[in-house]
Amino acid sequence: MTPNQIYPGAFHLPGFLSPDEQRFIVDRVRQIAAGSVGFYRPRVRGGGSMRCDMLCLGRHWNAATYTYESTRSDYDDQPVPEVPRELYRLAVRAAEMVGFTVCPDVCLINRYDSDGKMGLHQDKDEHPSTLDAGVPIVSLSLGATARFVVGGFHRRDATAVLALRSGDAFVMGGPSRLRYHGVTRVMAGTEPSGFPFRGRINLTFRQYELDG
Ligand code: MD3
Ligand code: FE
Repeated sequence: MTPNQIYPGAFHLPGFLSPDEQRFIVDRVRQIAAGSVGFYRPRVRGGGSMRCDMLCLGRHWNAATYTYESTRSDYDDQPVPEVPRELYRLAVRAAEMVGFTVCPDVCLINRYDSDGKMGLHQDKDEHPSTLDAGVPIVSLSLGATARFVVGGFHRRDATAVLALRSGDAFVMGGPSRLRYHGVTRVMAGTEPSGFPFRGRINLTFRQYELDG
């Protein structure tokens, strides 16, 4: 498993997760989603909906206000569960493989079906202390392959296109922390054989603040 540097601070780790680890994460996500906080379809400012379902751990990201909260105030007011220790450790391991240190206290889980997308955006709602320090976001992909695009620091900058496959990690920190990125499509039928669900799940691990 060789990390592939896309930009300074931006690394693709193809095949980071073993098949066993992938099954473990899927089981864990299903277990969480069957509890008091299930997946839901976030509504954004202006009345539309996102093109994936979400479930937040550690802190809730409100898609209408672009702020983090302790309860799901835009949906069902439920408090959010902590990030499970085993998932935390996987994210730390991915970051360390490419030279970053992180304490990811937040995990946003996105679930896409084959029509799923995520428009080009920056992840900049975390506390300025971690954004300024370039503390990385770690992404883990499961299930169907996504066409992922990552660009510059302005929406119109040129983008690189990558496939994110089941088991891949992507680490985005240092000078790349605020790059624009998105998911332009999810390829139907590309789940690994025998995979326990259809579509794609992505987990992004974030550190909300430096001394939280
Ligand atoms: C590049 N998720 O949840 S993960 C998101 O596949 C998000 O579900 C996408 O963008 C997904 O916000 C992409 C890879 C990723 C995550 C964070 C980044 C790429 C990033 C932060 C900065 C730049
Ligand atoms: Fe993002």
